[in-house]
Amino acid sequence: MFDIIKDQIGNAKKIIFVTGAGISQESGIPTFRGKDGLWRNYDAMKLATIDAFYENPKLVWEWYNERRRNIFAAQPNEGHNAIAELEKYAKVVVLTQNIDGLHQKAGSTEVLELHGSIIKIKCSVCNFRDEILTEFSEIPPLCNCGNILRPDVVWFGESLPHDVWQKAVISASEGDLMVIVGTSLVVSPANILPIYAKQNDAVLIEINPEKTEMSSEMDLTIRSTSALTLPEFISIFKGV
Ligand code: BV8
Ligand code: ZN
Repeated sequence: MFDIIKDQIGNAKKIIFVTGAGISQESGIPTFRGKDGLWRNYDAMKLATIDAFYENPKLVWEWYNERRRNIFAAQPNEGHNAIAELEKYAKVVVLTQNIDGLHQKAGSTEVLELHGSIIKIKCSVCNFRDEILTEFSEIPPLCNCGNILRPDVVWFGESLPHDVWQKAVISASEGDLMVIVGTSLVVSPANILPIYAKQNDAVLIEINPEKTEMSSEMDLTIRSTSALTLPEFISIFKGV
């Protein structure tokens, strides 16, 4: 699979992963594409907005409650595990659009959550924030200040956390190898991270069963799944 650029890969010291919903698909978590992208016929991209939240907080919370249930029951797959194991052989940073925490659950230690985390909860008004893994008895759940709590995720139209985005751009600009796994690269600004890597003459690899917005920019594209491909990818570093 990787023969044509095996040497470039083998010498990489700092490896940056950009991941999306596709890497969690083999853990049973739906992506945002096609039929997966619909919940009760609501378009996920429409539900993940501050307008939808204020218009119908109960509906948005029913959606996030169901996703929390699925995500808390899900286990990292061979794709997540391989990225975590790679830390034994190289410096690894994961820039993920996923809010499921599965990279950290697999043991990855440097994960930047560009779009937040479904485990984290914050108040829509005061500065209450916490990690809550339990099911909410009443929805929408209320804060002690009386206002509605919301998942600490980035909704469309909202800016990414400034510190996280800054660190992500620096990491993307310093890597000598970037592996783009399971993302359609449709959503901005996450979809410009490969451009920073390219400007740093990094080698770009795409792992995705389908073409993406930037397939033509890649040094290598693997049209297969992350759980099937990433274990073989890290075997290059294990020298087996
Ligand atoms: C912002 C958290 C500044 C919540 C998410 C018009 C044109 C261009 C841009 C815009 C526009 N209008 C608005 C924008 C900006 C907008 C945007 O990019 N919209 C898109 C839809 C066009 N971006 C924003 O709003 C961002 N903020 O720009 O702030 C600003 C502020 C004010 C006003 C203007 C600008 C905020 C974006 C973050 C939104 N939050 N998630 C939640 O999850 O509930 S985005 C969410 O959807 C995910 O986090 C992820 O980012 C995205 C889905 O993308 P992917 O992860 O790539 O998943 P997808 O399903 O698309 O693809 C899966 C891929 O995996 C496929 O390619 C498939 O082939 C592959 N695959 C499947 N199975 C496997 C696999 N690969 C490997 N193995 C497998 N087994
Ligand atoms: Zn509050």
